[in-house]
Amino acid sequence: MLLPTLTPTAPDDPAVIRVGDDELSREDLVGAATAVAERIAGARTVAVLATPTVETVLAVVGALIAGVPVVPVPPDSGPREFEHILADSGAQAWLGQAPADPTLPVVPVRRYAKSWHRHPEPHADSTALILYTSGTTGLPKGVPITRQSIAEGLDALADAWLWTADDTLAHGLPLFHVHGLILGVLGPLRRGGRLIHTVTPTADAYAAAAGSGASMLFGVPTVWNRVAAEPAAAHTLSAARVLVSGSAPLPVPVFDRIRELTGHQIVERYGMTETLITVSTRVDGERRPGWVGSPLAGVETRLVENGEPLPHDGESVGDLHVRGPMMASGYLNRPDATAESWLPDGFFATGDVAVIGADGMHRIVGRRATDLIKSGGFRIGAGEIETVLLAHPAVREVAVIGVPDDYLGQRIVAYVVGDEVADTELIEFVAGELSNHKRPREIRFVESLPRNAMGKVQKKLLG
Ligand code: MLC
Ligand code: AMP
Repeated sequence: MLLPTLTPTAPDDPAVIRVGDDELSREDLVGAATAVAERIAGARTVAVLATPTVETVLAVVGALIAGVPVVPVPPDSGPREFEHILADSGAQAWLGQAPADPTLPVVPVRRYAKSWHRHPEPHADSTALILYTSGTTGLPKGVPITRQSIAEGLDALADAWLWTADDTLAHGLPLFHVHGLILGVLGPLRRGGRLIHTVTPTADAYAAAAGSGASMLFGVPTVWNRVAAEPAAAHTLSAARVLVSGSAPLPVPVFDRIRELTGHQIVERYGMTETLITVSTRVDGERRPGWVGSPLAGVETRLVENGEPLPHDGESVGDLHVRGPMMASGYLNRPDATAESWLPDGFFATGDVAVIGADGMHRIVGRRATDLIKSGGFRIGAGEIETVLLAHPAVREVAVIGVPDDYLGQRIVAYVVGDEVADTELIEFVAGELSNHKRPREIRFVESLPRNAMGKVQKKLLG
């Protein structure tokens, strides 16, 4: 059973989920989510506008109870993203909130509805969630994730982090990705613990959560950067049991500063939408700044160069492949892309380049492709932004890259060849089509782009 503690017979808990100032007891959650399940039973797929609200939690949990796959949609999506995600996923309705002018029927989520019907547990191999994630080019790809993968992934993390029903997790991450939704909402629901969602991930909000009993706090490195910049708030986190970072590389100076301020050595873990979390440091083991830990229980990893295995000697740098029971089995509607990354022997080619030590510790060196950018922990395809910018009448050529940034990890910079136009106009043009985090932070106007003899833009010469 995916969420064993969410049965009508489980003991009530007055504050099992808090999102901002809104709170659900276990009874509220089970009653209202089961009422959601009754409304959508038999649907093929539903979309949820994943705002940080208790309604989003009720919609997702309701669909999980009914066994209906959910597509959580970033609430600030632009028209291109809405259209693509709805069409590609085959969503039949919006569950709960909907964007203005919804093109699908809207099924309301009633916060105070109650049903105590017992739904049978859906098959473990059935799709629970379809998460969309960017590739180097084209529109985001859907990743169907089964109930079994989620259960395996969360149990492996519980083992590494000694995560139990006694934990209260706090974070303020978006509810449409692996980090904020699978780990951050389904994690505490599977363990039977509590969740405090802070709506926005500020240092003060994390301090307040720690002050009201949060034992675990999750953040992307940009969030830990914010916390490190606020010593008074950071001190409050000393009371927690464990701080966890993931979704992007945690800079060593941030690790060190958080240790000074809180006494905690951040637990770092590595994962992807396609694989869930596969590697982590352990709460009862060594944390090594700059390294992401060892494979979780049930996970195998290897380094490969030109098809040949590389030694795990702490020095050899190669393509990281992972295999484990929490992995998805392919992209939705994309057999070609699936065949490129899911290998015949069951390993997944992550696209990340890594080093593995003789002791099993992993260090992520970077990504093989320059066209995948990680900014603030969001994965962003350069090609998607380039396509939008090329549609602007003043833009003739464009190359989008991620440049190193102390706060965001990478920030999006667009190199543009074209007619005179204000940089703000181009940034707003992207914001009109795509989610906010895909806006370039900077536009650099150039006479021409560096190209090789074949005419291909040489992005390595930019930045
Ligand atoms: C942003 N701003 C811009 C801009 N972009 N202004 C001008 N031009 C641009 N291009 C403005 C915003 O409008 C805002 O203004 C201000 O800059 C700050 O933006 P913000 O979004 O509030 O904060 P920011 O510091 O940019 O974001 C930090 C963050 C966010 C940590 C809150 O990046 C975030 O939520 N990241 C989480 C990503 C995540 O969950 N990834 C997990 C993927 S799953 P104003 O005026 O509004 O303040 C995965 C698997 C795994 O990776 O391993 O977990
Ligand atoms: P996403 O699909 O958004 O889950 O992004 C997955 C990518 O995030 C991985 O392929 C890595 O490049 C990166 N990533 C996730 N966690 C870490 C980490 N702890 N250190 C370095 N990179 C990470």
